[in-house]
Amino acid sequence: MSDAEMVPYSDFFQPSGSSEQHAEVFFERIQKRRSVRSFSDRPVSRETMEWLVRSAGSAPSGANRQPWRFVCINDSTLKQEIRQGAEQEEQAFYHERAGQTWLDDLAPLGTGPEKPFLETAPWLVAVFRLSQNDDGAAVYYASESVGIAVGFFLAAAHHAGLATLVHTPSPMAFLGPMLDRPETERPYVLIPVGYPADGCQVPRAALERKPLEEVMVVRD
Ligand code: IYR
Repeated sequence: MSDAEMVPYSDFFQPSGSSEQHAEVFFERIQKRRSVRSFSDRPVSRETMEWLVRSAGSAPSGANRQPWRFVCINDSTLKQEIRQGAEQEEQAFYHERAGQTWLDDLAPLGTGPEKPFLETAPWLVAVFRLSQNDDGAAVYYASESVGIAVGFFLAAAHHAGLATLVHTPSPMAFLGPMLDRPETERPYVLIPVGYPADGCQVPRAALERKPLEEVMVVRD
């Protein structure tokens, strides 16, 4: 017999109305999310960021070890340094590292080595994956866990009317020392958070989604 202490799940979310209706409402909202690369400098409060990180931190994780850190950066000098670090990697990526296939695959998105949004967006959130917890305790399925937490974060930001981008300057090793993170924390993604710039445009190609029939296999 397990000696785990159990408590009633008394606050299970039960919206009034059908599951079909609510599933569709969520879809209608989440499908409006776009990855944005052109941010306004309109501020976002620290309180907002705290709610977003709380949402992210409520994600499920292996053995509930919560192997993540969300470093939220609003300081303009630090943002400038991060932009410089990222652009250095991106120059190498676009001009040396990426193969032609990868570059061709990115062409419809219109991306390039310049990342001005890393300075314009009011917040940059550097997400780190922990290889052990602060007390030395083991973590499990850390990549999966952090990925789920990032998904929660993106959905929470969208729900709050904020735009995000999952940015992965590669490699991101410069982020650890720049943000004074210990060796046990590995950069996972960098997420600018803010409002879209006036007249913000998004690539048409990014609107295309695989049809449900291709994504979903039903065995009933
Ligand atoms: N990290 C580069 C390249 C890039 C790679 C993928 I995969 C993308 O979906 C988008 C961009 C950049 O951020 O430009």
